Amino acid sequence: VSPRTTLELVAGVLAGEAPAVARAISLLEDGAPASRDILKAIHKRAGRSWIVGVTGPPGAGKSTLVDGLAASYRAMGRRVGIVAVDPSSAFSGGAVLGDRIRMQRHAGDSGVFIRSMATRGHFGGLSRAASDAADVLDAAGFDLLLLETVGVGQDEVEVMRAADCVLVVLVPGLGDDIQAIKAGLLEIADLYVLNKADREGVERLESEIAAMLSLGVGPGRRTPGMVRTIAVRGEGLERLSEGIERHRQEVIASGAAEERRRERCRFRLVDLIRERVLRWAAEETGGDDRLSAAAASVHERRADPYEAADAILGAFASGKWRDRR
Ligand SMILES: Nc1nc2c(ncn2[C@@H]2O[C@H](COP(=O)(O)OP(=O)(O)O)[C@@H](O)[C@H]2O)c(=O)[nH]1
Ligand SMILES: [Mg+2]
Repeated sequence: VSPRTTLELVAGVLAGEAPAVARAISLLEDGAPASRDILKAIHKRAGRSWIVGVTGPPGAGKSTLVDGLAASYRAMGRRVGIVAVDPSSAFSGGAVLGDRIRMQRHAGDSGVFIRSMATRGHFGGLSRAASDAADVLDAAGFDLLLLETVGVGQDEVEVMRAADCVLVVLVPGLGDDIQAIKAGLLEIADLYVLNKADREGVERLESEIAAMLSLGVGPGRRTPGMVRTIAVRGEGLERLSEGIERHRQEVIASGAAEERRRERCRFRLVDLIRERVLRWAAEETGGDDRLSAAAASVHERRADPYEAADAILGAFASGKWRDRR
């Protein structure tokens, strides 16, 4: 992309044009050479949208909920951006197919923009790509962003750090393995959505969550609310958007929202530094071959892991930085 087209692209994004938005997100996702200039121009113009993260186990109904929420926010005249991050779908293809179907439903409505991200870089970068996409949509004037991700792995959960409000979607009757997921998601939930409330066991799920919450949510944290929904029928969506709105007003008034955004920038920096150091170590010093060779030397006990890491990090490890350690 030449400087001129980068300028045009940014102008298109700021004007809220879907093709420019799509292209900018792709360039940022790929880390294309133009991405620096794009983000530089866009970052200054972002910061106005409210970002709602939606996470939970696969099949909990996140996409159905996001769809329903998008429709209700559209009815209120809001412009809605949707980013669905699902690395597992790169293998199954299922979620992406579903996302394509819902894209068709909103086709022709310039007030909705939907983007799926199924890829994961070698060096993480999932939450980086999601944050960059959120900046683009924000600068493009989408005032409500819905960020959907499967809450299974650390990388996926980290995506939720970009959100102003996190909805954790749970369903009745998932059995014991849900306990672990719930524990991991407990710390990040601002609002619990008990979806598939048409199913048996929703009362039990509700009392389980209430019992967990009664143990306390940590100092300075607001106790998350709970909302029952039946996403397939659109039931409970009104109460859910009321809950999102109430949370928004409270955290803005208390200053917690601003504090969270400041913290978010910190995570975003750490994320970026980590990704770039890893990329630098692997690429600028000879790529994967060198990494494989180093791994072999550790395996064969010719080198210990610390010295092998030092060897790869080279100048980085041997400089002043290391002496001060
Ligand atoms: N019975 C019931 N099924 C639902 C409900 N919400 C979603 N589903 C279904 O659950 C399946 C998974 O939904 P999806 O939104 O793709 O889940 P995701 O993987 O969390 O994004 C789909 O077949 C939905 O139609 C609900 O409230 N009740
Ligand atoms: Mg989904």
